[in-house]
Amino acid sequence: MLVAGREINGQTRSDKTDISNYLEDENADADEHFISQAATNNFNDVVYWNSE
Ligand SMILES: [Ca+2]
Ligand SMILES: [Ca+2]
Repeated sequence: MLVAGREINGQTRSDKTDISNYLEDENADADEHFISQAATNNFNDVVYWNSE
């Protein structure tokens, strides 16, 4: 599960059809590969995964 976090770097939630207004970098390209890293001014997605 991906949690987008608050708007950063010019993202605007007025356009709800553009995933890049919610997710950053590798998480915003609609494939099966995601990244998790410490929050910065340019990245605030939170990635949860179930290892079962
Ligand atoms: Ca985000
Ligand atoms: Ca990706």
